[in-house]
This record gives sequence, C-alpha cells and structure tokens, in this order.
Amino acid sequence: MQVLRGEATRRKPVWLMRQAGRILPQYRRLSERVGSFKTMVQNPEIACEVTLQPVDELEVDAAIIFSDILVIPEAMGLPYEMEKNKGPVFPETIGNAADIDRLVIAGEEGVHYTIAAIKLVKQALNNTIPLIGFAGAPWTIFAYMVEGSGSKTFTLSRSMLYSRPDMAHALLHKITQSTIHYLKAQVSAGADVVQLFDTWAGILSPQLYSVFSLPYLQQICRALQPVPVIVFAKGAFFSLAEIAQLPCAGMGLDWTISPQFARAVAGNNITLQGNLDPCVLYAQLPYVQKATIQMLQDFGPNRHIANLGHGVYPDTPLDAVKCFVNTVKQYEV
Ligand code: 1CP
Repeated sequence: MQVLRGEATRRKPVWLMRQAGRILPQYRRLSERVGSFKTMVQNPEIACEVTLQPVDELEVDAAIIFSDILVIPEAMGLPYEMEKNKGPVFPETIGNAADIDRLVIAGEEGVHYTIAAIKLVKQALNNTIPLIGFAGAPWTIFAYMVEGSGSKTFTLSRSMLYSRPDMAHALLHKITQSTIHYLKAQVSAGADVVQLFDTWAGILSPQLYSVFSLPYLQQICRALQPVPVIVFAKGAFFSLAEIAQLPCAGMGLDWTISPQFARAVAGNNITLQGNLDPCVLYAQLPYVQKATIQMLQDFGPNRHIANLGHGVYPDTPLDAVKCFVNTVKQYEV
C-alpha cells in the first residue's frame, strides 16, 4: 500500500498473479475433492481457504481473492461453464441488440459469494497483509461474452467494434456499470486495492483501444477513487502513456516491455508492477535468482511492486516460485 502511494520502503513488495490456485498441491487436492471450479468460487469458505493457501505457503505480501473475471457476465445474465483443461465457455453469447437488451446491470449483490469470501479472508488476515480485489476490464469481458471463450483471432468481438460500434458501446456500458457496483462492494467488504485485468488489450489497434477500452477503464478508476486501482493491460505497450494518465495508482506490465522503457513513457507519478517472464521460473534456480535481481535493479528503487509479467503457469515448479518470492524479499533497495 505504501509503494502504491509512492512512499519509499526498505524492500519491494511481491505477489503473483494467479497465486491463488493451480500451482499449489493443496489447491489441486481441494479442487479434486470439490470437483468443480464454480463450486469453489461460489462457496465463501472454500474461496477463503484457497485465497489463504499461497499466503501461508509462499509468504507473499498480498492476498488476491479467489474468484474469476467471468462472474460478472454471469451476474448480468450470461452464465459460464469452466471446462477442465480448456477454460471458460459460454453456452450462449452476445450477437445482437436484443441480446444486449436482455442483460441486466448487475447490482452490488450480483456476486454475493465473492463479497462474502472477501469478508472471511479479511477477518482471517487480521490486517497482516492487504487483500487485492479484482475484475476483468470491460473490453476483456466483452470479448468473452461475444466470442463465448478465448480465441486465436477474436474475429467476432473485434469485428463488432467496426461493424456495430453503437452496439459495442451499449454492451461495454452495461459491463462497466456492473463492474463499478461489484468493485465498490469488494472495497466495502474489505478489499484494500483492486486490479483490473485487461488480458486481451494487446489484440486491439491503438486507435480501437483508445475508443473501446481506455474510456471505460477511466470510468471505473474514477468511480473507485480514492481506492488504489492497478490496471494490467497485457500487450498494450502502445498505450502505456495513456494508461499512466488514468486516475489509477499502479500499472501492471507484461514481460515484453523493458522496465526502463515503461518508466520513461509512464513518468514518475505511477507505481509499476511486474514483469518477469513466467517462463523464467522453469530455469535452474541460480538463473531464476539472477533474472529476478536484474529485474529489481532495472525498475529502480522506487514505486515498484515485484510480480510476474502474467499469471504463473499451472505446472511451474514450486521451488522456483519460492526462489522468486524470497529473492525479492531479501533484496534491499
Ligand atoms: O482449477 C483450475 O485449474 C481452474 C483454473 C483457474 C483459476 C485458478 C481459472 C480458469 N480461473 C482461476 C482463478 C482466477 N482467475 C483468479 C484468482 C486469483 C489469483 O490470481 O490467484 C484470477 C485473478 C483470475 C482472472 C482471470 N480469469 C483472467 C485474467 C487474468 C489472466 O490470467 O489473464 C482471465 C483471462 C480469466 C479467464 C480464465 N479463467 C480460467 C482460465 C483458464 C481462464 C483463461 C482462459 C483463456 O485463456 O481464455
């Protein structure tokens, strides 16, 4: 929280995107017992337990609530299914104006189970470390609702921006309003900071990104003030300067951007987060340590939260993840 406010600290804080779930044997055991991802997300006690697993095992400096970005489409009336080894799938998708009209703007209670889980985690953490809430950025949620799943080309969602910009804006507006209600409820329940995941930012041209993503990110950041928001727009190297101008406290970076370049473009009034390539964690431990220290040096002493450049991959060796975290914690700025 200090680093997000721009204060100097003795060492840099560290957490990992996707730390809650997937890499830990205790998560896999629980997941097998419960049998379904959605049941885990919708059961506050289980979601709380999964959120705390990496805190206990890795001793990271922040917890992130266990949920998914796709709970918002579901709260708006478009349910998802989580297919094993494939990811999320929407049986129904958004293709025309009538589909958009049918969607509701989700209210505060649209995702009550995650709000309940946040309250449990907050109590369990007892103010030892902050809790990160999150949501998908409107453009990324839009892409899933129109495509029905991840995609190689995102033809349906990208072409709608050209052929029916009015419809695209109507849908983005509904997603944005729902997301603001959801994130405000997360904050009321105890989230100290929220991160917006714009996972599919990098498939848009700079021009489309400035029309169909940035204005909605702006609305969300503004609505949440003075709560710190971190915007992670994967692949949006072309928009670093614009993102840095949003009323957000932090900007997440993927590994394709050099820390020096990011700082030069973003200026000094924003905290940078990231950005070690998750694949570094498949190397030998001495290399993991060396690459981590290099990254810490490249970001300079101030306004940096150590993280990977994207979520940790499921089959990453646990000892490399621990080496990454411990290297950051032992590095004095
Ligand atoms: O049990 C399992 O193996 C399911 C894997 C899993 C997990 C653990 C999914 C499926 N979602 C999650 C939890 C999750 N999702 C969190 C928990 C908190 C943490 O970070 O530890 C978060 C923040 C998310 C966010 C999320 N979901 C994003 C944005 C972040 C990113 O990685 O880019 C995206 C794109 C999703 C959709 C999603 N959910 C799950 C998968 C496999 C995917 C991606 C599918 C695709 O590539 O299209």
